[in-house]
Formats: sequence, structure tokens, C-alpha cells
Amino acid sequence: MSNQSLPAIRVNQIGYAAGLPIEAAALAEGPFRLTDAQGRVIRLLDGAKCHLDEASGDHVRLLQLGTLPEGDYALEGGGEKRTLIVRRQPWRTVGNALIKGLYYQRCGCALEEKHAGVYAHPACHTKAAADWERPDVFREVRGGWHDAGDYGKYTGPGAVTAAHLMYAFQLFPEGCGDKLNIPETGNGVPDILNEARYELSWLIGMQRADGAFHHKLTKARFAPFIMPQDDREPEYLMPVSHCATAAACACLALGSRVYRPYDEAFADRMLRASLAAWQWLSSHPDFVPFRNPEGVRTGQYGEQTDADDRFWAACELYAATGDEGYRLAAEALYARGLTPTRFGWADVSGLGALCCLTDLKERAGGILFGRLPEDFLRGCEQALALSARSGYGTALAPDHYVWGSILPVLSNAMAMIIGERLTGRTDFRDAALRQWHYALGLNALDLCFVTGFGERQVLHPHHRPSGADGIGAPVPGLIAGGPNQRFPYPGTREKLAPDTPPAKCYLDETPSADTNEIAIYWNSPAVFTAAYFNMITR
Ligand code: 9MR
Ligand code: ZN
Repeated sequence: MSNQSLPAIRVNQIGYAAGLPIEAAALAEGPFRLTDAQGRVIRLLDGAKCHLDEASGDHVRLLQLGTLPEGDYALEGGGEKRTLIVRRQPWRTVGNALIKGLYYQRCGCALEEKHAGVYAHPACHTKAAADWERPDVFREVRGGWHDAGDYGKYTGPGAVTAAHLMYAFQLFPEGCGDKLNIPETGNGVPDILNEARYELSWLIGMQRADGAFHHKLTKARFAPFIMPQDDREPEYLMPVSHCATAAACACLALGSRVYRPYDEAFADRMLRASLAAWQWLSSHPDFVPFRNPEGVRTGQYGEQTDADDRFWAACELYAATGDEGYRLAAEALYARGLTPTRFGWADVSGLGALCCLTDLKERAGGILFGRLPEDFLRGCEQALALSARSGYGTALAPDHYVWGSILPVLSNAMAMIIGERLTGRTDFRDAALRQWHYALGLNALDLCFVTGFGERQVLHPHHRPSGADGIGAPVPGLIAGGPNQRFPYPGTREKLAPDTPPAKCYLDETPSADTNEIAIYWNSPAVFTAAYFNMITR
């Protein structure tokens, strides 16, 4: 994708909020002017210099347009003109779509036309799965979300995704939208919790009789690009793992808190499962990393440690039960040196931190109420500094454009959102907003990463249903992983010029799983971010 072909002005393609600071990126030095719908000049910006943005190789500057009332504006400069939309609640629709995107990932049930429209399909993956280690033992574990562009279901990533949704609801209920037109809509439970419950119910089923959790429920190999209902080869309950068990333990303890007001019995079931998982973890203290068994090629989701997962679990079990033992365990695990601002599947320390900062508070005691918030705010400062260093305001170091780079970007948004909640600092809020703008088009690719949205859309995500359904437009409301310079596929590398800068290592092509796959745990931090901004622009 050559730079020349892209416009000199980059904007949040979905729009901006009246009342929040408005920024656009300019890749030209001359003066810029902003006019309103009547053609009146609202802002004149001088011809300040652009600076080299290391991640993209672009010469760029961020134009500060201040706050503006609702309306349609035009930004002109560098020989170009671009529309800029300002609304009171610009991100409600995309926020809802990001949750509904998870509905489209539902496994084990039919997506009916009245909810899924043209993306309807019959039930998939309904057969009992064999235990990989005891192939004569079968269990029926229905439900859950397909993880990503593949049809696997992975315990740890699923737990993290459900947790993002639950925390979005706990912290920003008014920003979570409702009436998503999913099967449960109107049942008296907010739809974000209805959707998360679809995963939680499946998660409970991933527990083995001894309390441990199977790492994943997948086939031995990824399916070809076929519809899920046509993917009929057997699925397996793959071996249990420490990380899966601890993440599920944490998520289900959280679930027991969140769902108690709606369904006591469901809350109790989750708590029982969580307690049994903790029991197993206590009697299996030595970490064993999960490795794909011989012959298995589906996602490995391998990790170096389970300390972060155990920490999160201990925090949530303390919040759910008030039992001092969990608090002491959480303290001891935290003392091993965790980074409390990480919210991705590989490092879930941030979710434990969220529990301490937003639920436990004083009850967390000395270390977790004293040192943890300090460490947390230091992490926010680091994210803020990354954003300030980037020409586009993106909180990602130039050498961190990894597979799924949208995750560290949005994880930093989540951290700064919490940072704002803790301190009231608007610089955290505004830097978090820049990450949201990044996701929605203010970036080096001039691309809105959410399918179905924006002027320049992701059209060919690595997503089996989108590729196989014969419908032109991809399934909407799914966020692509984005540029990846660290581990590109050979097929991606050969299509990109050898000197392509990190933030441009992206292909909108179906085979490019390394840059253009979607994943549930990339949607969910976007849901969290949307919920916050939707709440403060309410
Ligand atoms: O999100 C995962 C990313 O961090 C890894 O670098 C990548 C390669 O191991 O795998 C990603 O996860 C994929 C998983 O293994 C299988 N389902 C699709 C996931 C998204 O690409
Ligand atoms: Zn399925």
C-alpha cells in the first residue's frame, strides 16, 4: 500500500464526539482550515512542521481542532479536503456492533435470520468431543464463541474476552448499549451480559472432573475456508493447562459477582467451578507450559508463566468470597513482579488490577491498595509517553507491531481509561481517545479496523465465515489484528516492499492471518473502550 495513494488527512472515520477534543492527522505542512456546513471558516491552522513518525515512516502532525458542536465539517489543506463528522453520541452504533460481532462468533447454535440477517447459518460443532488423552471418552461441550477466523475455542482467550465484557458493564453500564437483537434480547438482562453468558456457560463445560480446565476445544488442524456447519471433523478436548485453569478460575469468580443480581443459581455454579479450579491449582503449584500435543496444529496460546493468571484468580476469588487466604495469595503473586496495566490473553495482570482498583479498593490491603495503584499509574504514564512520541498519537512502540497489534494499542487505551477514572486526569482520557481514533481510521493505513464501518473498510478479513458465505461484505463488527512486522507470514512479506515500516505491514487479504485475522479478544477491549466513551458522551 503506497503512501502516495493515501489522503493527506486522516480522521476518525466514524466521527467525533461533541465535547471531547477533536484531532486529525495531517501529512502536509501547509495551512489547514476547518469549515462548517455553511462554509464558514471555524478554525485556521498555521503551516506547522510535520515530524517523522518512526512507526510508519510518515511525516505527520496532529491537528488540534478543539471541541466542536454537532455538525458536518470539512477539513481542507495540503490540496485535499476531508469530511469530519461531529455527533453527540457518535460511537453507539459501533459499540453495539462490536458486541454483536461476538454473537456472530457463536458456536453450537443456529444463527437465525431474524438475528443474523444474511449471515444466518445452521448450528455448527454440535457433536460430542473426544478427550485427546483418552480418545474413547467423549463429552458434549456445546456453545462458546469461535475464537477468531478459525473455529477453535480456547479457554484462556475466551475467559479474557468475557471478562472484558463484564468489566465494561461493571464500570460503564450506561455505555454498553442494549437491544442488540440477539436471541436473549428483552429477557431483563442487559445484552452485553447475555452475550458474555454464552461464553461463560461453555467455559463451565471445559472443566474436568478434578477441577482443571482443558486448554482448548479444537480439531487437530485448522479447517479449510468452509462454513462452520460444514466443518464436521471431530473436535477434541485438548489437555488441561495451568494458564487455562487459572484464567477460567478468575473469570468464573468474576462472573459469580456480576450475574448474582440476575441469576443466583448461575452465579453459584460459576463460583463452585472457580473454587474447584483453585483447589486444583493449589495442589499443582508447579507451572507447566501448554504445548500442542504431537500432531496438533491449532492455536497454542503458550505462555511463559501462570503467575499473572493465578494473581487474577486470587483477586477475583477474594472479591467473590472475602476469604483472607486469597488476598494473601494475590499479594504474594503480585510481589513476584507483575505489570498491572496489561489486558491481553498472554498477560492478564491488568484484570487482577482492575479487580483491586475498582472493586476491592481499601479491602485489597497494603500492597494491592498501596503499591499496585502506583505501579498502575506508572504504566499509564508509559502509555501516555508512547502516544506522545507517535506522530499519530498511537500508544505503541515502533518495534511492537506484533501479530494483533490492535491488542497492545487497545490494552493501553484500557489502562489510560482506568487511569482517568482513578485520577480525573484528562490527559489520560485524551490519549485513550487517540487509541480509539487509531482503531477507527486515524492511522498510517487510513483504515477503519472494524468490519462494516468507515470510509475505508477492512473488506477481506481472515475469517472463515466471511470467506465462505458467498456474501460480498464481511461479517460486521469484527476488528482486525492490524499491522504486524514482528512475525509476518512469508506470503505477507513477499507482497510488502522490504523496507515497509511497521505500522504499514498490513494486507487486506483473506490469507493474511498474520495481519488481517479477527479475534474475540481484540473485539472485547474495543467493547470496553467504546463503553467508556459512550458513557462519558451520554
Ligand atoms: O493472537 C495470537 C497472537 O498473539 C500470536 O502471535 C499468533 C501466532 O501464534 O496467534 C494468535 O492467535 C491465533 C490463535 O493461535 C488461533 N486462532 C486465531 C488467533 C488469532 O490470529
Ligand atoms: Zn462452531
